[in-house]
Amino acid sequence: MSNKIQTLSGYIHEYQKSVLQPEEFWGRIAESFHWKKHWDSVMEWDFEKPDVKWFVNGKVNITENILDRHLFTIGDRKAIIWEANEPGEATVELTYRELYEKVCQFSNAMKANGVGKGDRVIIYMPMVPEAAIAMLACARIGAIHSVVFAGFSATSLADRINDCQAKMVLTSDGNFRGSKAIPVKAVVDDALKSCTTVEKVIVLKRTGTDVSMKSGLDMWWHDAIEGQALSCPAEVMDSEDVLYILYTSGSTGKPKGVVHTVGGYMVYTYYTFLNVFQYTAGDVFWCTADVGWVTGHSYIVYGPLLAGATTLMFEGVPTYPKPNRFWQIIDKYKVNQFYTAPTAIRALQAYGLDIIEPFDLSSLKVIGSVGEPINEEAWHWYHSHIGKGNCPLVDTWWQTETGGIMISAIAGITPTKPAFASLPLPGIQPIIVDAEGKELKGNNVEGNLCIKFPWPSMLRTTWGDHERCRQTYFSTYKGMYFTGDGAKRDHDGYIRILGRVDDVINVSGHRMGTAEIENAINEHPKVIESAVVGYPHDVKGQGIYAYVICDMEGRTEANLKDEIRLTVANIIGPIAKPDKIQIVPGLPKTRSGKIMRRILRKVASNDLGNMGDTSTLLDPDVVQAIIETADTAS
Ligand code: 7RM
Repeated sequence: MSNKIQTLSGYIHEYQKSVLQPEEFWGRIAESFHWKKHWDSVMEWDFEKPDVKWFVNGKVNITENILDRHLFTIGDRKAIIWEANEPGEATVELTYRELYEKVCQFSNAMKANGVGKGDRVIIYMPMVPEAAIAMLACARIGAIHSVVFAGFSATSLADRINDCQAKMVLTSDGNFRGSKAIPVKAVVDDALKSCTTVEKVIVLKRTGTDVSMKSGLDMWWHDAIEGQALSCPAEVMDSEDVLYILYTSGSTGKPKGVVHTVGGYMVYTYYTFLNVFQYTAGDVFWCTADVGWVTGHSYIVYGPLLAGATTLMFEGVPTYPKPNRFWQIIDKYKVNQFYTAPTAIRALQAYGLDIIEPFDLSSLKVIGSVGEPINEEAWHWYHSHIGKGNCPLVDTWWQTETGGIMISAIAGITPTKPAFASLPLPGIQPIIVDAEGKELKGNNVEGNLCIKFPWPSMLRTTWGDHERCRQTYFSTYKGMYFTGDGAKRDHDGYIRILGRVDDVINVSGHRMGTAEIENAINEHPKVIESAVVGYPHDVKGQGIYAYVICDMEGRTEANLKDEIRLTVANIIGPIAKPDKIQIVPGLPKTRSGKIMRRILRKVASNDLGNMGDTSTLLDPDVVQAIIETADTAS
């Protein structure tokens, strides 16, 4: 039986089966893969601890299912098509056979440099095929990869290296992004000054930027693969062995390492990729995410390649050399499924329709959205002008922690509704709860979104700190996974995601903890205290608004703001720079010392009417002072 849902009644049937007989349901899908040893039971779970296992005692290697399994069936099919930052640079195409060889070769290179099963490897690389090769090579030899988005600063990189005690770092001399070549090797050098665990750094030559190569530590990629065999045995992995760690921001200061394991992640990313996008053999699938984010892991690399798909990888940015680049690429490669973020849609929408018109987008069959709520206006624009009104638009809700798409239409099979993620995929049991955790049944309800039953690709722990995982996701509501998002179910039973209900802001689809940004701002010697909130931003979805108490001596407001932005860029990365900074005399605090963010959010969104109950504030006058100087925010 095919794993691909074909009809609406098929969806309903599969959904019911997945709820009534989850083990039979997932067991059947998992049978599509090559297991070195069959599992004993499909799952075991306990959401209190939490302790979740899928395909218990099964032995498997995810790369055998991506590479070896496809070698004799679709070995000549394109696995990866790569478009460079510069439109004139030649396309790179790797067939499944070529990918097999390159992954094996690099696996051997890593082994030769001391990396083995269970070791952690940081990948801090541009969007080039070698980034995917690096991920797969780790998976092949059982090393745990942790991709760090190459826009993060040396400090952020060092924090991640230290948190997971990485043995190796994979990077490049520099990264091309738009008109810039960013010298990333220098960032790695800087980070390593405060790391002691890294034994080798392998450097891909990409930009030709001058780099310092420390003997015994740094090694060129081309030297590392020289003479290495093009085959490499796939390590026997337990289904519950760690596949990767991906750091993500939460409501407290330090990013946490979300842990995904091999078996469940493999089954779920494959199944959701195939179904949500209704991928058909030969289609060209393009997800515009960066491999530094979970979307890049699940829907550029793992899901598509497990399904034998052709996945397009783009090194550059949507606006370089002109803001027509996405449309030009769709035309150039006759892309069939296009998956991007609302922030990109809104940014490109601003350039008008003329720039789209020269391109033939008729190859598109499905368009998708991910990362943040898509507003109705952007939905309609995307649907009409990119999908030309005849491509289903799948609004896919999921998280780093969920590993794969959870709530989404199935393209062309289940109905869509603007701004609604719509219905849960088979196997997913979302519920909406009130503040006390009571399930709000039926339609026309609004509350917090939880998931009450495990799914194969859910996070298993947070690296090195299981208690933090329990606290963050499994303690707010007993016996449930709490997503941190608010949601409503409308009169038709469709789910609309309302955004974060915790202190996490979503800037252009990138999650950032307000506490993390505050900590960075507070590093500036002139800053006494700060509070960060999100506010509505036309393009980014949310912008970052920082209220800062400073010692102004020897500074003007303008240069202090510049310095604060630079501090944040240095500590976290440019993506975390506040859009607006307001210097304030104090912050609205309750008697117990908690900042009343509700008030700060209202001021930041220019909603100065009713401030609500401020009677519990230590110093209510401070609110007036903040309102009066709101126009100085810049
Ligand atoms: C895949 C990804 C997760 C957070 C999540 C939401 C928000 C993501 C949607 C969405 C509304 C969507 N992982 N989010 N997708 N909100 N509709 N379709 O983005 O870990 O980086 O972020 O993103 O708030 O909790 S993530």
